[in-house]
Amino acid sequence: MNEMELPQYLREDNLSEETKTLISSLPTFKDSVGNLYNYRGCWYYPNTLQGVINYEKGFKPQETDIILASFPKSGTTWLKALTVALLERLKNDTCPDHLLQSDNPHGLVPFLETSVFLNSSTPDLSKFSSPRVFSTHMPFHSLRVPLENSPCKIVYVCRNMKDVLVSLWYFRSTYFNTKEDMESLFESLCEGLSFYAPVWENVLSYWRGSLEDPKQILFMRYEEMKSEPTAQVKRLAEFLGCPFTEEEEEDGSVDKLVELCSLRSLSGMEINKSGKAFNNLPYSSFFRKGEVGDFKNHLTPEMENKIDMIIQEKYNGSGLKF
Ligand code: PAP
Repeated sequence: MNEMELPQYLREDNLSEETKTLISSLPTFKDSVGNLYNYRGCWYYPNTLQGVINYEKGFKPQETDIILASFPKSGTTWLKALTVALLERLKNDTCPDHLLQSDNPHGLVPFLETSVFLNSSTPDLSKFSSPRVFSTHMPFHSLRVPLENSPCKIVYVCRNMKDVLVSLWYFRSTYFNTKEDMESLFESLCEGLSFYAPVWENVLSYWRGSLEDPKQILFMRYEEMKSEPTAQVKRLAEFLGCPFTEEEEEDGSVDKLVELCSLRSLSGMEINKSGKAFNNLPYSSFFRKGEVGDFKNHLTPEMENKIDMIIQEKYNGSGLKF
């Protein structure tokens, strides 16, 4: 694949001299998109690694910041939409529908390392009003580097690794033209050798953080958001400090917000049908089936067993169960 067709964050053409020196000493391997480097236990494509380093150097947290975190393909777009809608409803002069119709959740809540800090450690953040909402796929130990003792809130969404694999495979083969088969992406994920991997390190870093400080980190699960959306949205609202009022509960506002942020509703919005992200990815690429258990249509029983065994072993003793 022609390197310049790839979104910038996947490329290798934006590195400072310092980062070039750093990566020459880091563990590395190549996949069907490009070279990956292991930094603080997590695999990154080079320009993303530059974004992580810029973030670690330059991010100045504000007390009211909210950071939405996830491993890729775990429900990030959905969590962003819900958070935007929850916060927007507090403003009297606007209606959450307008904001979500004006831009994709990824445009409204940018990623720290692949967008905000991709090109600079001192980006202009003046357009963000309080509370600023950002997102990340970095593990917690990298995210926390510049946070120090900031009381900012972090929401993590976790999804079954088997559905993550299937979702990731569709995304990569459709939009990055990787020509890799499901089997090889499966092997990479199982070995912990893919972008932002290992999955379990990402998940466990936030899981442990949420146990240590439940006021700072809310740990959510995609499967629970699907099975009991109302309860989970209320949980999110409470954590963010904007619980639904009795009046809102009675007048159906919770269900309306859940419906507004559903895959059907978001994917049907004009902006998401025809818009493109700053990195040229079509906004429609963030919406597919949104089902729990789609892996059953794609993985063999042997593949399922292998992932189950890995998850069981890695999460053993952590209190986290699937
Ligand atoms: P990202 O990591 O690239 O930001 P992310 O949003 O985390 O992607 O994951 C995309 C998955 O969430 C897709 O899953 P699928 O491939 O299994 O279908 C996408 O369909 C799903 N998704 C997006 N929006 C919603 C939503 N509003 N409700 C439920 N699932 C959603």
